[in-house]
Amino acid sequence: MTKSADTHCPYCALQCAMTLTSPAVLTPASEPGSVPVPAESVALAAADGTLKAPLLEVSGRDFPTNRGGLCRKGWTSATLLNHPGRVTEPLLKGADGVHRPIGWDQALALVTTAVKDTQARYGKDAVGVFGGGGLTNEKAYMLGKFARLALGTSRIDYNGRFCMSSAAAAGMRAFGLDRGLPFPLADLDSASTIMMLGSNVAETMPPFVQHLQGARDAGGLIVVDPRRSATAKFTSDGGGLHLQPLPGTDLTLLLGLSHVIIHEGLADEDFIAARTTGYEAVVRSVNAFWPERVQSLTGVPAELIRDTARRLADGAGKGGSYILTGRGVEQHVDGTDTATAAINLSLLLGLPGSRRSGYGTLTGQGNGQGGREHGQKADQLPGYRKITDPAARAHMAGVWGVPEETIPGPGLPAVQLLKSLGQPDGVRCLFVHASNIAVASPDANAVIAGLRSLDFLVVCDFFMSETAAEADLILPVLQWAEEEGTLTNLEGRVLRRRQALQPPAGARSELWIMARLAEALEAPSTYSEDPETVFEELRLASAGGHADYSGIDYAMLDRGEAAYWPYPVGSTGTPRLFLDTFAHAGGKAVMTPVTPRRRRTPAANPDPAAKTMTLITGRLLEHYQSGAQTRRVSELLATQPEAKIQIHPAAAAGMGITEGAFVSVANERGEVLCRAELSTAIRPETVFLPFHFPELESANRLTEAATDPISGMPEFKFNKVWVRAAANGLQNSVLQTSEAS
Ligand SMILES: Nc1nc2c(c(=O)[nH]1)N[C@H]1C(S)=C(S)[C@@H](COP(=O)(O)OP(=O)(O)OC[C@H]3O[C@@H](n4cnc5c(=O)[nH]c(N)nc54)[C@H](O)[C@@H]3O)O[C@H]1N2
Ligand SMILES: Nc1nc2c(c(=O)[nH]1)N[C@H]1C(S)=C(S)[C@@H](COP(=O)(O)OP(=O)(O)OC[C@H]3O[C@@H](n4cnc5c(=O)[nH]c(N)nc54)[C@H](O)[C@@H]3O)O[C@H]1N2
Ligand SMILES: [Mo]
Repeated sequence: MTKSADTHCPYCALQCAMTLTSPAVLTPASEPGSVPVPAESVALAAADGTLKAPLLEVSGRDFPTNRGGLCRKGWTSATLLNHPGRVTEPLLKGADGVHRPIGWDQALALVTTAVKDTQARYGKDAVGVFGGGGLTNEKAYMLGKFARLALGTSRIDYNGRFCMSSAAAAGMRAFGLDRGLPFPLADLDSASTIMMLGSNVAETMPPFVQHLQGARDAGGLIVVDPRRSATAKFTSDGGGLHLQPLPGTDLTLLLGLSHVIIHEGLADEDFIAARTTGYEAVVRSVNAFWPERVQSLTGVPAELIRDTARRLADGAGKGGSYILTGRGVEQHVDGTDTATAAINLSLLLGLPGSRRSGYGTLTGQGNGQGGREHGQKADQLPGYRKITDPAARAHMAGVWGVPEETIPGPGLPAVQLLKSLGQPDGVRCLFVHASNIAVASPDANAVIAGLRSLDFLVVCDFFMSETAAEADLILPVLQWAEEEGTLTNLEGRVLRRRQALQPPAGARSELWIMARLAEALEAPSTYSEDPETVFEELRLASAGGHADYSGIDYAMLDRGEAAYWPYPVGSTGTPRLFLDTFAHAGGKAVMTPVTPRRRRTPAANPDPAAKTMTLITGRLLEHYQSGAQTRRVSELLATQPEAKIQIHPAAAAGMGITEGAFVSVANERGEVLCRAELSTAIRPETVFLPFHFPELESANRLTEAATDPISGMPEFKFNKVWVRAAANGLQNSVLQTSEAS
């Protein structure tokens, strides 16, 4: 018998539709959480350890975002379901540092004891939770509830702080609402002009590129990236513009673009008057940023700045203009202000709220949108409510059936939470769900030291990630094809994830784990392990909030109905936001003047043989995030087996670095050793490293845990490093770095 399930890809926020087809018979579990399974669907590896053929066949499914297309990661995603390295039993670390299997009863008892002991000695907030934007809405919602009610801690935050926090803060500031794309993706198809700043969709969301084709054919694509990325190449090959600024100067560049719009009379004055506030202050703030001055600060020629501004204005009058931002401009200590400057530019042109123009940010993780709405953020309650708002607290107390005082106040944003690990007043027992913080966090050496200083670390994962390897206890959980739930894609559209396969016998759903622990901790309120029951509770919890899901249910999603939030009961959802009004009281968009701040002074380079350069970090097509999943897919690893530093040939020549030679990239926080990839695609004073690799190749050993004052976003995209050939130093460097870690 063939079983098939219509679902969506496990990886990014594009959430490409796919169908999974399985020869295995899907049998209902006899007892929820414990899952007896037909032998053929759990055999993880042949006796000789070789990998078996994937249990499921993946095919692309027609859907407005991907139109049947998938990228290499999607095509190969099923190989991880029966990967021989999968964790399928709870694993406890012994005194010798080796993880050994234990039973679930013992595992849950150990966690319960660790929580109780820690809180008895150090208080409730000594237990922390770190979540992830890959969790389904149901799991993200339950994690927030579990932390606040069952653990009674305020210390919960998640990896979306590394991802969407600056764009989210800018959206809240300008529009009063944060939904990554306030319009369906397919709206881009008919645009005349699309400007993308710090986004490389050709590698990070390959099926997205088809939505750029119309603007490309019209000669209207514009990419802003210090590298000639795959997206920049696609753009310039099609007659579009590639602006290649110095890293970290996008805010200045955006002020320059706004200057041209204002001073050449290209602003949409009717729109500004009717639908915005703050225009006068923005005019004053851009006065000092005329194109020639901006050229001297950013390296982008003044004529190119004028040309870009004119194309944006021209496109708005034709098929439409869109401005899109990605992590390249947001992952900076001024990321909120930079995203604000992009929004101001779009407001000057009257793009947001227009039927065929707009501003958007490209949400990254599979449930990066839903994951930032339902309460795993330190300052948030479900429905995108503020935890400090008395009305929000009263509403949630009602839904949960607890006294309002039971709900803790705001916690610490991710970077501060991680800095507190093992500290006297900090977190001493940590739960990690769906993040590989040992690889993905800024200043990763310090984070690893923090993890090692904990009294107890519990990691829920299905692989021995670098973070799981540090754990006292690893709890094996379900993969995407083994669970039911919902995710919200980059358009704010809620989608169904469907089960196609029974999980390995020893794995458990996170909802089941939280329900059992809540019971053991004698927590108030209820903790269902059934995703649909949890979604029904989430509907009530979100009702009346910004991200209102109350009118959405599984049945309509199963019928394929499009569900864009806000979707209050009795409505038909909101594919396009802001057409008539913005979400601020008074209905107007708020323009906030922003200007560049002084950069931090970097530490002096102690190594006369090394050259100080600017490091930017980002992604490769083949690998996903910390690489915990994609480094385990043989086809992907074979194509990109290691981190390589991208460096301009002219810069490399001056340092005696040749193609493929080992390079040391260091600063006061750590050192990376990897091979050089010489490329004219990068600016000569800048180098690029992907962050998908661990240990000596881990880019985050170099990044600084400095954060944006508004969003808490760390500085992933602008760090100073000392670069030199490592030919002779390799041996020494390796020893030094492994000692340091
Ligand atoms: N293959 C793959 N796809 C993914 C992911 C993945 O890990 N791998 N992750 C998903 C997630 S969670 C996210 S958030 C998205 C991220 O998707 P993107 O935002 O597209 O990804 P990045 O590679 O981090 O950054 C994009 C570009 O920003 C540029 N950049 C760096 N510094 C600057 C700067 O100062 N200014 C400007 N203008 N540009 C700069 C980089 O050169 C890079 O080409 O991708 C999603 N899709
Ligand atoms: N230098 C640098 N660092 C960066 C970035 C950058 O551009 N440069 N980008 C940042 C961004 S945008 C992001 S989003 C982060 C992401 O980085 P991470 O937070 O590390 O994300 P992943 O690598 O996806 O880690 C997810 C982990 O959870 C597991 N997992 C997957 N699904 C589930 C699930 O449903 N439940 C549980 N319990 N586990 C699951 C996976 O096996 C994996 O080990 O990295 C950030 N770090
Ligand atoms: Mo992300």
